[in-house]
Amino acid sequence: MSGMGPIYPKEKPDHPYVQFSTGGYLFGNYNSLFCAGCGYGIIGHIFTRVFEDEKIEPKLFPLIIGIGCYTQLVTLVHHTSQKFFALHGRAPAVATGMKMANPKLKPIIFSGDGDCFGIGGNHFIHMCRRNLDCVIFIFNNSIYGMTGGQAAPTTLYGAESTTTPYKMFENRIDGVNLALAAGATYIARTTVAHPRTLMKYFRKALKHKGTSVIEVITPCVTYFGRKNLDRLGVEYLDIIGEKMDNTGRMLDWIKRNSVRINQAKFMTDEELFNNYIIGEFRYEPDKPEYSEEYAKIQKIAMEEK
Ligand SMILES: Cc1ncc(C[n+]2csc(CCOP(=O)(O)OP(=O)(O)O)c2C)c(N)n1
Ligand code: SF4
Repeated sequence: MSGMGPIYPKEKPDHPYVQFSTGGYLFGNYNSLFCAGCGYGIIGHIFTRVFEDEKIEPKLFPLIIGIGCYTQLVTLVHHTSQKFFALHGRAPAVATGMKMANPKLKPIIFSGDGDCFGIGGNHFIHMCRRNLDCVIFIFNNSIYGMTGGQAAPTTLYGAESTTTPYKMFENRIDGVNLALAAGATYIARTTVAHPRTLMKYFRKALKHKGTSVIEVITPCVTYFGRKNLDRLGVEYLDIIGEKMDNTGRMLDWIKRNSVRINQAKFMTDEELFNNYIIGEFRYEPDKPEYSEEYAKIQKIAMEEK
């Protein structure tokens, strides 16, 4: 992530959906802390736009943010009156507390692949298992961006990172499979190169009662792209093999490395190796939701008293 960077006098966001930012508000200017070419700006834009389009009451959707580069999205999204920074990996626990204290709320969680599948893996599993009514976005850039590009549980086989200078040799976590096994009731994966699909999934998740998991594949140009070649994982396409050190190349690679779920059904494990399968994996709107089930038990207990 870049440093604070210059603050230009009188700089204002020029897009109508981003009327002000917390950073801009504090400093009287507008600036972004993301590296040039980072995918998080696209996500902030889409998120804010869906909120504006749907015209839903922001107070009912508190935003709980884990720790990583994406935490700085707080300066880009203005939709909500309540924004809460959780400890690294603990956003699901905070969201659970908020939902139980006020079941009218529907928490929205921002988490990274490191935050959610590394240190916060256990919290994520149990939130999915309970089917707590919330939306969790997992921003998968295949790396720990904020702390200097260490390998994450999602780093692709063969990739270079600061802690795997030769190559990543561990098996990677598939967040969608984890969510399926744990019991979340709406599960989808897409990429920042498919913005309209991301909007569609988010709209659906906002209306779904239960745990919605949306994994978003997004480029980290600085720590992932700069160290890796664009043929990573797609050798069979015989691509030149240039460093993915700009957004164009990274988005192009993300698109080529993504396989739609319907297409994936006809492919072997070998063909799918290191690819991202994208699409909707589960939608079960009628499963019991945690805070509602809890309220029923509470009622029984009170009546017995
Ligand atoms: C308890 C705790 N352990 C470790 C850290 C250091 N730390 C901060 S962000 C981070 C990794 C974030 O990676 P990810 O969630 O993938 O987000 P990204 O920075 O890539 O957007 C780590 C290890 C911390 N803040 N708190
Ligand atoms: S995720 Fe990567 S590209 Fe984005 S701000 Fe962090 S280090 Fe920079």
